[in-house]
Amino acid sequence: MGRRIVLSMLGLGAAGVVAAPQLQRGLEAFLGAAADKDPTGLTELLPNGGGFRYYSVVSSVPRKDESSYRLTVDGLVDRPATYTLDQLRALPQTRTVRDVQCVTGWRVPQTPFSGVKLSALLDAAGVRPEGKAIRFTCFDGVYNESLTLSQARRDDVLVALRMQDKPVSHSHGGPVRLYVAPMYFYKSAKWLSGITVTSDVRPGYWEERGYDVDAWVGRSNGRTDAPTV
Ligand SMILES: Nc1nc2c(c(=O)[nH]1)N[C@H]1C(S)=C(S)[C@@H](COP(=O)(O)O)O[C@H]1N2
Ligand SMILES: [Mo]
Repeated sequence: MGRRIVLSMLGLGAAGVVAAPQLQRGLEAFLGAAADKDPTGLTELLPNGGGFRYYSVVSSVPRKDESSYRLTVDGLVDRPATYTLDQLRALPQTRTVRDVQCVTGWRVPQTPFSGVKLSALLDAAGVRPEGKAIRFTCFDGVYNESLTLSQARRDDVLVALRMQDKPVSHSHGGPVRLYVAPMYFYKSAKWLSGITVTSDVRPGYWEERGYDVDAWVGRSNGRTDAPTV
């Protein structure tokens, strides 16, 4: 089972070789390494995932719940803050329904996400004039992502508490993940634990490995997918 799925993913990856050979080699190497480590765990299709694939760059991620989850907002801000899940739920919630597109080719149509607009958390923190970008960190301890401040202020960039109209599951990066609707899904950092305002964009985990920092669906990574927004 695991082997077949990994092979099918490599097949999808191979379709992208023309567009981005060196990137695709990197991803294949990663998937190969993941398959060696745990042929059923890291790259499996999610049960009832409705077309989603499970991605993690580490082999196990701690579970966080009501009592243990915290989200910090810090960096170049006037009012650093730490939020519990209850505090995030108490803020105004926004729901979007857009396609999800992974840069390896799979797409999941019309997926509801809801949560707090990232812009609301940034406004609450008071971004200083020298703050120009956002760095996202994750409680898997490894993954990270970035956006420019203007990208981060879009209405369709959410600190998501719900996905598919249910609380974000652990596999999908719960209890809280980022959701960046107009960009390839690698921007949507799972297991979100930190939002840091910085002076410059720092390339994220996959971007250090060759993927585009500005990851607009259909206008980056040498791909021509239909835009998601
Ligand atoms: N922390 C973390 N976030 C992540 C990733 C990851 O490996 N770790 N993978 C990214 C990629 S490449 C994709 S396609 C999506 C996958 O989300 P899913 O596992 O909910 O399908 O998460 C993104 N966010
Ligand atoms: Mo992805």
